[in-house]
Amino acid sequence: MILAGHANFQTPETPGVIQYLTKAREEFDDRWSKNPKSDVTLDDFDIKRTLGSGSFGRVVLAQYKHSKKDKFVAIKILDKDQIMKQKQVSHTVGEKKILSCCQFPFLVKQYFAFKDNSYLYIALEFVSGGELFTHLRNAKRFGESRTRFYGSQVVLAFEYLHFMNLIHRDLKPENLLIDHRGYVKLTDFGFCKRLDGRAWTLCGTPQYLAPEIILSKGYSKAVDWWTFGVLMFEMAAGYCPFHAKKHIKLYEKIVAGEVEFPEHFSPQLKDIVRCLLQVDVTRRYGALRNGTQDVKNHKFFASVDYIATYQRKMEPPFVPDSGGDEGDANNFDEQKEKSLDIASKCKYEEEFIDF
Ligand code: ISQ
Repeated sequence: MILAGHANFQTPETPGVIQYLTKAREEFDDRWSKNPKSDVTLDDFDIKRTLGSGSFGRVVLAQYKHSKKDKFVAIKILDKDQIMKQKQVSHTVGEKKILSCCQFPFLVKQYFAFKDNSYLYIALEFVSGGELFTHLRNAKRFGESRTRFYGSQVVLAFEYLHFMNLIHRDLKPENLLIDHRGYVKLTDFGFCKRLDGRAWTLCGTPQYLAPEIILSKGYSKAVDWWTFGVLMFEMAAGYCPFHAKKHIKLYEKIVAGEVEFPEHFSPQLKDIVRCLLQVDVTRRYGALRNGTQDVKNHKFFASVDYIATYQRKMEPPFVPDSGGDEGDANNFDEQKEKSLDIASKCKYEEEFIDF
């Protein structure tokens, strides 16, 4: 196999997986080299309600007007003014491009993107089961088999992303959606970056930040495996491994890397979390010579059939209540609705030319 240009390539476990990922990368690169423009506009949709909101925009449930079948989509609406203010232009343009090139069962699908004078729009598949975050807070904590079920899908998603030379940089329960069957989909690629070397930008969520980011060191894919360790702990414990009221205290705890485990954690779960929450990157699982294989083959995941998981043939431990209707958004908390204010003149046309 030719691995030129992929010096930090990680060896997957079986020839079948290598073949699959190699073909996936060819397809990804092919899409990467193109920049298809869509002629869709906001007028093609009926906006139903807001599903969530963030610092520079919101996500709404919308129905495509021209489809014979009820076609629901989740549209991420980003305010150009806010993106400019928060200096997030390259992250936003990157998010659209990266997501349009990814195709994997545990990553949210992008249908198309468009823009108008004031906003940028990314139309995504509507994932009806709600955020893993909501289900985790309702359940207080997940049992170990449910933690394993969601965790194994995140491992496969990271294996795919890292093989494409992408780092996600923002794994957390809010960014995992549960689909109608109970499988997860990773969303929010606002901090995702394609790179061969190292990244230096400080980004992510405080409780999930890897020590090397806090210490302003150059960093790479290993930061995603750190966040995976935090996620596994949080799913099974119901709270984060590092917590403090003040950020400075929180960061001291993260760089010290000392974790106290709840008594109910099994030895296997403690071990995988310890292997992932290694402050020393050269010892962190997922980032060693065998790459993702070390995580996939860890004894905590011994019972996982990764092929059946990829094929979504496993029976999920929890199936969200869908209300029996494709456009049912009851798994998302009600949000304050806000109308769009579209300017008569195009804002920041040059800055967003590549969107
Ligand atoms: C898809 N479906 C529901 C909610 C969403 C939030 C963010 C991104 C995609 C989504």
